[in-house]
Amino acid sequence: MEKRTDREVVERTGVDEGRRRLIKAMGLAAGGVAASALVPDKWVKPGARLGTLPALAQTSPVLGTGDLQVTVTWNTDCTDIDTWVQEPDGTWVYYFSDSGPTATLDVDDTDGLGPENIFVAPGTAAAGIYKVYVAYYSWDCDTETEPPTVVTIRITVFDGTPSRVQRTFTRNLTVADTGDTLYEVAWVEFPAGTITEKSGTTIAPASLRAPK
Ligand SMILES: [Ca+2]
Repeated sequence: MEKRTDREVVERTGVDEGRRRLIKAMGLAAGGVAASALVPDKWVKPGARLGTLPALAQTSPVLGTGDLQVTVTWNTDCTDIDTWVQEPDGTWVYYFSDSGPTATLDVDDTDGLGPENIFVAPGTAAAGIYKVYVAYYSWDCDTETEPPTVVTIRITVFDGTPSRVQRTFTRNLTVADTGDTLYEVAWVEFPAGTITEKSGTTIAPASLRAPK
């Protein structure tokens, strides 16, 4: 397939992919996102500094867990899928705001294939419903259009306890729209930790969307 230059991509879509990614990176920096240091690039890309680490540590970032853990992976490379969780008090936790009253985005993968992770520490979940979504932020491949990607969402409650429950869902995402469209995955209600699958889409609140 003929490769497009950046200029051709800009002319075709009206959006500079590099600028889009820069905007997101700047937003992360401006937000003081400590988790940026945990972005798994340094783990998944081979490098001399990883030579002395165990094989598992080279490919698997440490993921927070506890009352709730939402871990997201996807099957296309150079693709940025995002995980969004709305806490019971209404606070959104996602790439621009990586921590709420109880939930934390500790790993945000921006170029595939995950994992990305949001968790609530043991014994700290608020009563009410945590709403779990995924979104398709961008792609950065030399392809005519963004590839459809199959997203796997693994939700675990009460990890490390006898009450542990884990369920896995998939969503097919086809349009990269800087994450404006939120694909519903599940509601998780505490204190019971009940996981209820949800389907459908909603549009992210305007104040939370990436600048265009
Ligand atoms: Ca992401």
